[in-house]
Amino acid sequence: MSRTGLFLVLEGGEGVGKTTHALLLAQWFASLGLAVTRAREPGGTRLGEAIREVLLHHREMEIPPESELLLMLAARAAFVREVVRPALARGEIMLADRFEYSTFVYQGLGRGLGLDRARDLNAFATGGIRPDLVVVLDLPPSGAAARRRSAGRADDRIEGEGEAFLTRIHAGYRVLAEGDPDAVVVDAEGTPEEVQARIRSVLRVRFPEPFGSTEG
Ligand code: Z5A
Repeated sequence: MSRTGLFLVLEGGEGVGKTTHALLLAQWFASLGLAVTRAREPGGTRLGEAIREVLLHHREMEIPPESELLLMLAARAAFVREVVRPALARGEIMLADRFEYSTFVYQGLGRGLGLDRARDLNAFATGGIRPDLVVVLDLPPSGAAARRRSAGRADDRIEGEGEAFLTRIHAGYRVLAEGDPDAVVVDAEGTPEEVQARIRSVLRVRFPEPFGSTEG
C-alpha cells in the first residue's frame, strides 16, 4: 500500500484534552472538505477494544509490566494494519488519540521497562510507520486531574498509579518531544478554544498544504 495521507497523533497525560481536540480537529478537517479517520489507542479495532477492556477495566487482574507492554503492542499491530495504513492509502488524514509515544512514556519510562526496548518492540508492531506529527498537549498532572474530577471521571487501572508515576509521564512526554523534529509541545492551559487555536496554528505552519491558507 502506498503512503499518501497525513498521520497526526495527539498525545499527553490523561485529562489534558486529547479527546476534545481530536473531535474539534476532525470537525475542522471535515469543514475544509478533507477526509479524516479518527481513532483512539488502545482500541480502534475489535482486537484493540478487547485488549483495552482487559488493560484498563480489570483492576482485580495482575498484569505484569511486560504483559502490559506486549498487550499495548498487540493492539497497535492490529490498529496499524486495519486502520492506519488503509486510511493513509486512501489519502485521508489519520488522526489518532495516542500512539507510540504513549508506549514509550507509560511502559518505557513510567513502568521502567526502558525506552530502547519499548522503541524496538514498537517498531516490530508498527512495521516502522511513524506519525507525520505528534502534538503533545502539555498540562501539569494536577491541572489534568482537576479537569477529570470536574467531569466526574473515575480512574482506570493505569490512572490509579499515583502522583510520582504521573509526574514521570508528564516529564517523559516533554523530553521525548524536545528531541523529535516530528513532535511539538502545545500548551494545554486555557479554554478549549484557545488550545484548539494553538494546535491549528501549528498545523498551518507545519503543513502549508493543505492548511496554510485556512482560517478558523
Ligand atoms: N496507554 C499506555 O499505557 N500505553 C500505550 O501504548 C497506550 C495507552 C496507547 C488510555 O486511556 C490509557 O492507556 C492511558 C494510557 C494508557 N491511561 N492512563 N492513565 P484513555 O484513552 O481512557 O484515556 P486518556 O487518554 O487518559 O484520556 P482521557 O482521560 O479521556 O482524557 P483526554 O482525552 O486527554 O481529555 P478530554 O476527555 O478531552 O478532557 C477531559 C475533561 O476536561 C473533559 O471533561 C473535557 O470537557 C475537559 N476539558 C478539555 N479541555 C479543556 C479545557 N481546555 N479547559 C477545561 N476543561 C477542558
